[in-house]
Amino acid sequence: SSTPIKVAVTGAAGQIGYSLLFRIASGDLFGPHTPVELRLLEIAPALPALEGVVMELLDGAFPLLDSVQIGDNPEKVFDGVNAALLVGARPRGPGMERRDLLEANGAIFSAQGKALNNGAAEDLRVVVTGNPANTNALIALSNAPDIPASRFTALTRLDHNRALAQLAAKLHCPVRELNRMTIWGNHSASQYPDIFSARRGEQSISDLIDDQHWLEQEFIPTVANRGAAIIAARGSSSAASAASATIDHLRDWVLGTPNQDWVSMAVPSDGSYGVAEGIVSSFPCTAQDGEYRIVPDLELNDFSRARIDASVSELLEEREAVTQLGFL
Ligand code: NAX
Repeated sequence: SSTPIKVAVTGAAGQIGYSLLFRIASGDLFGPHTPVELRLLEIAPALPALEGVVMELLDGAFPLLDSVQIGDNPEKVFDGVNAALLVGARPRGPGMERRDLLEANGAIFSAQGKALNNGAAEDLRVVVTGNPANTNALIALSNAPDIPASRFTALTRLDHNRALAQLAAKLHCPVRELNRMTIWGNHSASQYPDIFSARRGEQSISDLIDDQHWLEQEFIPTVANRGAAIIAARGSSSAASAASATIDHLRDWVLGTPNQDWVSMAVPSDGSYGVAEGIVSSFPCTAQDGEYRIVPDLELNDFSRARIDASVSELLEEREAVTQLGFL
């Protein structure tokens, strides 16, 4: 359609923002026929830097970019938005405990949840990239009682894409031949990348790779620790790949997933697969007509069951911590 979509991006002056904004402006999110209006949120000290990014965005002369607004007030920036990409978050500083991190981000994501509740468009869709992403999404949705909880999701697509990349390398095949990869649980080191439903074409991966040592000692730790490996190599955390995954997540939710395949999204649990109802946990999901659905009826072996339960119990601990802090 030619009606512009209003897209909010938070943390827009950050590393991920620097890649993400240009991908959105060039049409990678909603396709080559849909204009976008960007609404960029930052904290006040980062607004001058953000003005520089806006200058570059304008200099891109993107035909699909109708307008760019910036600000540090979520109520104003989120007014009327159809999509919100919540990327900005408080990083863990020196000496900061996990509780301090949850507290700092709880304040950010409860305020942003309220602002979305007050002013976002009826069809709002939210993806939280800023860490701790799953629990930040839970806090935002809990502070937005008038918006269906299902509209709040968190990013595990980067983990999903990393898992596909590792599997493609192992099989010496292009990523496009692989399908039905799943990330379960939290976007953290406890995540479980599950290859037991995955396929190359129509061939089961378990028939192609029967190597529990590789699975446990190489594949899973490589995927789970990929962020740290990138920091070690690049000197800063993954940014372009995180931006690309954020685009993939929202684009597939809105425009649909391919037939015979699915994606990984952290979504509010409906109790599927024994995952406690209400927590934001990663599942295999398909999407059609702008609605996602958790893939039903997959069989889980004991290995998968134990890994999923471990990641889910970490999410339950995070929920308990932010409940005690008063954010839910
Ligand atoms: P940067 O530190 O480069 O940028 C973050 C930006 O957010 C900063 O410009 C900061 O001023 C802004 N910000 C902080 N508080 C804000 C608030 N209350 N409102 C608006 N803006 C605010 O980090 P970057 O590398 O861009 O990463 C952003 C977030 O993504 C981090 O939380 C990071 O941990 C998380 N990541 C999540 C990933 C995922 O797969 N879910 C992977 C990549 C990334 O590590």
